[in-house]
Amino acid sequence: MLCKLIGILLVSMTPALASAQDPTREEAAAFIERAEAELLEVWQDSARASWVQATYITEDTELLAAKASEKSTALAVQLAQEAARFRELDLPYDLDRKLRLLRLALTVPAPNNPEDTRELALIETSMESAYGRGKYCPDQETCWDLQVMSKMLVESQDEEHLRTVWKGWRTVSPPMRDDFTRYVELGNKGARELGFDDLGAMWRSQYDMPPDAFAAELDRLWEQVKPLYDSLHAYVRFRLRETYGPEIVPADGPIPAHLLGNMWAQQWGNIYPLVAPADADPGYDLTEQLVAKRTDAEEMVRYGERFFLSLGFEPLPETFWARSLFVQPRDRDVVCHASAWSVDAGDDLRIKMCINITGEDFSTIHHELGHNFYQRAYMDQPTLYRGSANDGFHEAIGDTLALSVTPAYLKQLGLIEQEPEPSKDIGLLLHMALDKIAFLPFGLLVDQWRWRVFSGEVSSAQYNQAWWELREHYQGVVAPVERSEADFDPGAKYHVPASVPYSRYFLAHILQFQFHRALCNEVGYEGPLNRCTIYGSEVAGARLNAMLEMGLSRPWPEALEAMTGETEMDATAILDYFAPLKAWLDEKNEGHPTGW
Ligand code: X8Z
Ligand code: ZN
Repeated sequence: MLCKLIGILLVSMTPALASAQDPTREEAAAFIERAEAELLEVWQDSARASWVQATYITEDTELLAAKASEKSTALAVQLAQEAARFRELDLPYDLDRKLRLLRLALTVPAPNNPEDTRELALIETSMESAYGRGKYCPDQETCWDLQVMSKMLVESQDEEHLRTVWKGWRTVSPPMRDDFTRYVELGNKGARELGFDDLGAMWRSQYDMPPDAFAAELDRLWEQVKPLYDSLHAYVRFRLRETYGPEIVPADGPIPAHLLGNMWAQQWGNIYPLVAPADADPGYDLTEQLVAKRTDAEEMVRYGERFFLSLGFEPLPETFWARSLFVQPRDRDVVCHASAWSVDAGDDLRIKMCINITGEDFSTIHHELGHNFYQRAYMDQPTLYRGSANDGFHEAIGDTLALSVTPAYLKQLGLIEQEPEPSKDIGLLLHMALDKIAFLPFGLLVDQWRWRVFSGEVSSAQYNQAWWELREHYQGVVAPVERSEADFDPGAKYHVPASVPYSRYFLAHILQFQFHRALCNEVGYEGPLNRCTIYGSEVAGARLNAMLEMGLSRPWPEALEAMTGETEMDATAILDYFAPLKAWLDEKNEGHPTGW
């Protein structure tokens, strides 16, 4: 499943393979072959248990999922430790790579003993369920879930109500705090047994480069885009000041986090109407158009599928339509956070998403389908290569297609009647920047926080304070109400209780523009990048597929090269895309402070 990668595992080792003496190349090959053959079946059990748990949260499904996870983790850890035996051998490329991948296969390795493995599995499952079930009850008759509260943050401009909702959702996470502390201890112990400094170092080791080089790479990319973020932040702050007044929004300080139209202030596209340019609004709203056309959840997904088909991909299997969850059930708790699954590591593809009929979810559907089409493209690879080039690639594919949802494309679909003229591009770019540029510092800081926690630099007594220091430092946002260590605000963001690494989304936001630029070049497009659509281009589809079908078989720079001809992640594409907006923002910001 993507977002949450389930560990790769193997049923018990045969005595011959576990023997301690003089391993040979042949033994290594037999070990991997057997691993790959047996892994699949046990992985499927675990994925099925997780699917049922995530789409039907009860004590029973939680326990069943925990048991499956316990079993798979125990075996994956055992396997990773076994793989170390062969590391000194001079091996052919694929054997060597697969042995390395085995060591990195788990997101959170348990220590190699049954008690710790069981405890970790129970904690992980219970934190994710607690998040999925989370509700805030302002009075005895009313309870709000995250879906309801997220909508309130979009629709209301009553500052006090926004504050209530923002604070309300954060009552869900303090009960997770002790579990999370224990999870950090156990995950670190497991990572150290595999030879990593701590779990953060293990997460940073997934990128075909040393962990420190990866951290430096993120810093490099962030420095490239930070001036653009600063300009956007300054503009949004002074426009919000006009709406909410100087008592609420400071002239030169951080922006209160409840005013940005999103529970975590991570994407700001929902406040576009509040900050839209008077003279350059594109004149349509995708949400309104979808509602006016009476689009239902399945039809939203069909739009996404048709985009992939137009590039030459095969239709999704019938089972996708029969087994996916598109609509939030009324009669039970589910984990609404969107995810895409390949339950059998093959063609049993599904998405799980509580779809709302909005432009935002229209994009998210493309995001999820990007995972499914990637999973399908690499399903003929050996089991250990069924993954993306790096996790940022997996997160970037669907978003790349969504960048092609241009006015020309929407007109072709009949969703708008006419394309706005070029003078309206500032409105389109601003809307896009509110989602994509605003996201960048958030995409960085979630793991900056976890890395500090895993390394011990931040202790459990400092969780919340460290979180808000990073929020202020990177994003320039502050909590709208007093916070303390009685709170556990990181736990109110899905990926923390669900244990999904987050740097991948930062990478994806850089990569998707790089992919978009490369594919637009491929189809011979020469105009502004924000008006380029690759819809209908089998040439672009073939380029994309060349990368997707490689899976995890080669280091990511080679996969990147297969599609873009480039071997480095590069923020110049996102800067090119938004260059006209940057000039416009800087003009509008004259006389207003920048920074916080
Ligand atoms: O979690 C997701 C996807 C599933 S992998 C819906 N995203 C991040 C988030 O929601 O925080 C996509 C953008 C960032
Ligand atoms: Zn995703």
